[in-house]
Amino acid sequence: MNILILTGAGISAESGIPTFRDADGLWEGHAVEEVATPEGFARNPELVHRFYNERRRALQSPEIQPNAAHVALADFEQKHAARSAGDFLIVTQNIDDLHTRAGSRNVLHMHGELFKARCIYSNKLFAWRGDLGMDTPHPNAPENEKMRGCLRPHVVWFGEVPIGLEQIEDAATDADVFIAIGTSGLVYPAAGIVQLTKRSCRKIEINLGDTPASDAFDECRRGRASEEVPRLLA
Ligand code: BJW
Repeated sequence: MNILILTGAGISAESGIPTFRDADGLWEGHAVEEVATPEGFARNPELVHRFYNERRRALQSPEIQPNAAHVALADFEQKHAARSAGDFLIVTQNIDDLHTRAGSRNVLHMHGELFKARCIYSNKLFAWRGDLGMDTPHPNAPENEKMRGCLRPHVVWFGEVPIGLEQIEDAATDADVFIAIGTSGLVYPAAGIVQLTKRSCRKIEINLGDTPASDAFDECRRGRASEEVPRLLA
């Protein structure tokens, strides 16, 4: 049985990471669209770096840990693999590393990863755990430090093409079970993955409430991810 999981900000909310579209979707009075677009970055890179630096710092604080939903998915993946029961893939829109920290192996970060930075010229990726800014030297910069301000967060902003779309499409068409957890169903192409699954695929949505995508699912389980995911996978 091939299982495809799609996760969104709601799965990490109970770990203490705020979702995007609660609290009016604002950060320091800025709309998500302002700090998460290439245009926003071109206009005010320091503001955008501050937004991501703050999130990097928060994610490294000891209070932020995987919750019962992340752990249940990792445990289930291990059992599924031990039984050679088919494919299991988590496609996450989250840029945090909580799935990996919980022990999940097959995780595709379709909107990027907070702990990676990317060279704006070469697109080369670098592991990054500190702050980023216009005064950050490029990791490969020569001694004279000419290459400052060349790194951007390795995240997918509005208008940019998400990562791994071909693999996601293949996983969706092959899936026998598709479970969407804690995502608002507003942001495409993630919100359209459910439409790529075959008719016989069992489609389950776990969320606190209804979303614009709910009608496409066979089962809608309403409640917290930390309770509903372990219950479903038990
Ligand atoms: C719980 C819970 C608990 C809470 N338990 N549940 C019209 C105009 C302009 C653009 C477009 C347009 N129409 C379509 C577009 C395209 C655009 C788009 O979709 N815009 C819409 C907003 C309209 N999409 C794009 O631009 C994408 N790229 C693209 O389309 O490229 C073109 C292309 C595609 C394919 C092939 C070729 C070309 C890129 C989208 C990038 C999104 N980037 C961000 C930022 C990433 C970096 C970062 O994290 O900072 O991704 S925006 C933000 O939204 C982030 C998230 O991953 C994403 C989704 O949010 P998510 O995860 O759903 O969170 P929330 O907060 O919205 O919802 C949380 C949910 O959890 C809620 O439902 C709660 O109820 C629930 N919840 N607690 C269970 N405890």
